[in-house]
Order: sequence, then C-alpha cells, then structure tokens
Amino acid sequence: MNSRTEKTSFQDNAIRSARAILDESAVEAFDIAVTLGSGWGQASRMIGETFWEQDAKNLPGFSASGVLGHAGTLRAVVTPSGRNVLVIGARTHLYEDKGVRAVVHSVRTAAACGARIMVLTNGAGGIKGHWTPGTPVLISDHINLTANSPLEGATFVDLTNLYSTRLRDVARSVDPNLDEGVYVQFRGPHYETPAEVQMAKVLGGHIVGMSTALEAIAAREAGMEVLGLSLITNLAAGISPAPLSHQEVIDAGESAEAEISALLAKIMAKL
Ligand code: 8IG
Repeated sequence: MNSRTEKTSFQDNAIRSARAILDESAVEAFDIAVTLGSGWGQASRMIGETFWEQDAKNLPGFSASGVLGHAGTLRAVVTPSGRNVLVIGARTHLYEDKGVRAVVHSVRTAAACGARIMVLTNGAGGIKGHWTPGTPVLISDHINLTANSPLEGATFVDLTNLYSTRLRDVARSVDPNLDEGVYVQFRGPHYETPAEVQMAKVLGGHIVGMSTALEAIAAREAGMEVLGLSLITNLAAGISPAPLSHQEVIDAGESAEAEISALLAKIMAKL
C-alpha cells in the first residue's frame, strides 16, 4: 500500500479547504494570495476592499494562530483593478508541532483556490548591521535549516529562482531602495544564539526567521510564482549588543506597519 491510499493526500485536504473558501466568499477563483506575517497586518485594508472574512479555526485544515500579532483570519479582498486576493492572516509555524503539512496547508489551499502568485511576508531578524528595525527587505533566496520538507515521497522539485526575479523587479519598481537578502529558516521558537547567527552569516544568510522557506517550497511544488518580503523587526542576536525581546519585535512591527503595508499594497497593485 502506498502513502496515498493510507492517508488522505495533502492535495485532497487543500481542495476541501479551497472549496469552503470559494463557496463562502462566492469567488470563482483567486488571482493572488498573500500571507501576512508579524508587522504586515494592516496591509489587508490597503490592498482593497474586504468582502469576506472568516476565522481560520472555522475552515478545514486551518487553526487559530498561537502567536500574538497574527490575525487568525482569512479574507477575500478585491483590488481597485478588480483582482481577487486571498489574504491569509493565519500562519502555522513549524515550532507549533502540528506537522509540516499544517505549516504549508494555507499555501496549498491558495493554489487550489486558483492563485498563481504567492506573496509571503514575515517579521525577521537582520544580519546586515545597517538594517535598522522597521526596514522591509526582499527575499532573494533561502537556506532551509529546519531539516524538514513539505514534499512527500520522491518529489524532486527544482528551487532555482524560487523567489522570482520578475516579482522582485516589480517590487523595486515601487521602491527602488528595497534591499534584498538570503532568508535562513530556523525551527525556533527560541531566537538564535549569537554563534548561530554568525553561522548563518558565514553560510551566506542575511535574514533569520521561523517561517516562509517551507511555504515557498510548497508554493513552487504547486507551480506558483513566489514573492518574499521580510520586515526586519530586530537585529539578529549578537549583531546588536542588546538582547532580543518579543515585545520589542511587536513594537517595531507596529511602528513600521502603516508604511510597509502601504508598500505591500502598491506592490500588489502591480502584480
Ligand atoms: I520578528 O531574530 C523575528 N523572528 N529566527 N530570529 C528568528 N526569527 C525571528 C527573529 C530572529 N526576529
């Protein structure tokens, strides 16, 4: 017996969730999906008009976010140009121990809803010392240090140009000053030690976080184009002499939120 007959395939789960979302929102198909991480929450109302909203816990396969600063809802938003955007304000992190399927369920559901572009945003730590808290940066590539993958079985998916150069160019056409860097996903939920941040730096990383890489892999598997954006809410451990606090991360996100949300809305209008 192969794994597909032993348990429900992840594709079946995504299709079931997509059907619920499309039925409830009365949308035929979504064009774009965006996951809003810490600090990006205000983007939803700037992207367009919300015409449907549902608590994640009421949708199959989703759960309320365990993280302060995450909305815990999914929304359907229509842009001024009439495109339907699925706004995901409920991210499951690997450190919640719900399994990697749960982590990427929202991405697979977005693909099953028809979305061809997946915008992944997050709050993260910065390794480049000149990135002050509140700086938005583009993700150019990633290093997955979770020792995990959302792919099941012998699924050899190419990850070249995972964070689409085309979409990064679109983002820079909105803000030419947007810097970019390599995102390093750690499992968390602890922040890194200064030694681990130095390791990430030596490996070629510039941004440290606890999400996004596994989601981007699932998006590529589903054939979506990916845009990744990090809000640097703190300098990574040891880059600045100050210790990290989750409250500071939230505060930095809150003070940058209006500006970066407007930036994201402008980028989304051009996708
Ligand atoms: I916000 O410094 C935020 N998320 N791994 N390290 C990791 N995740 C983060 C950090 C950080 N800041």
